[in-house]
Amino acid sequence: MEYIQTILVTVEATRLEQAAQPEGLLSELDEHRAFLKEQPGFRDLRITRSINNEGNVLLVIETRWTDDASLVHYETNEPNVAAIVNSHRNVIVADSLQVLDMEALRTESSWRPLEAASEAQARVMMPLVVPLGVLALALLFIYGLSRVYLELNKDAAAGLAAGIAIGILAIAFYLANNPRVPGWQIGGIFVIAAAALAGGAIWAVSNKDEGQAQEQTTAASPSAAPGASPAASGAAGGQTLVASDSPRQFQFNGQANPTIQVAAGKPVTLTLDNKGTATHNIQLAGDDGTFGTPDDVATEPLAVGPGATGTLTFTPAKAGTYDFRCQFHPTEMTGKLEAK
Ligand SMILES: [Cu+2]
Repeated sequence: MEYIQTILVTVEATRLEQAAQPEGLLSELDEHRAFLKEQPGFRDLRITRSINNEGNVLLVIETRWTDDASLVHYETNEPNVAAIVNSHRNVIVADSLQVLDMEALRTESSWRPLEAASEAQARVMMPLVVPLGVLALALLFIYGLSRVYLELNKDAAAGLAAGIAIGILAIAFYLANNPRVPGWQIGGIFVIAAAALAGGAIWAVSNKDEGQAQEQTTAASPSAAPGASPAASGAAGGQTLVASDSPRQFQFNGQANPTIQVAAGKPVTLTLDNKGTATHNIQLAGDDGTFGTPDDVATEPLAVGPGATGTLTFTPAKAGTYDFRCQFHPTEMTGKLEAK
């Protein structure tokens, strides 16, 4: 709301020059502006003039005020516009002075162009900022949480998921029971959730990098025996299967007649290291599990003598379990390749 005093007064055509002189009506009104600026509640002074048919000049002098009391105080004390006009009665048309007090119901758009501009900007930005913010939050949620879950083992991941679910339920319960939750609390919840997610994702990513670095160090370390590398990571490289006589069995990483995990679609190299005194070999069945049928993958190496090594290479085309055995000791020396 704004309070406006409008004063209408007509200056005689023949007295215009006099009104425009220093000490005249117009310059005194102009000087009055400095006084007005000191007054509490004052906003603006606006003077417009228009010339009528007789050559007289109609002056419209508006002063604008933030509240009624300030305007009343101004009107009932001097100096004010009405008093200034009255003191120059000799230049104005008799009885042309009118004083109108008005209330402006809405002034924002015409009165404060800067505020109006920022409001319009906010109206344009909101439909952009809100969906983009929601999208960014959703992406952060998906990315952050997936990184964290991938780094955790099964039990910890289940525990975290349960914790998050309970947390969301608790927050929803709180919000549902407090319909007048202040905005800063809701904002705070979002900020804390986003910070926790971002922190978790950063932790998970840095943890993963460390893990990879450690794995690489182990692989590069000369002290690590080739046969001791984990089965899964050695899928494309060499793995050593030891043939022993007492007891008569295959050994792989200390496992007797082992099940070896390999990756489907990637070449597998098995080195048979014959530590015994008998001759051994590897016969690898197809995925029907039967030896000696046309789908047999390989019967290689044909024979590995005592103290010698031989190499078998094959690529499991699809996931499945491939049985192998030593053809010379088919019941004692067995094993499985599990392709995933
Ligand atoms: Cu054998």
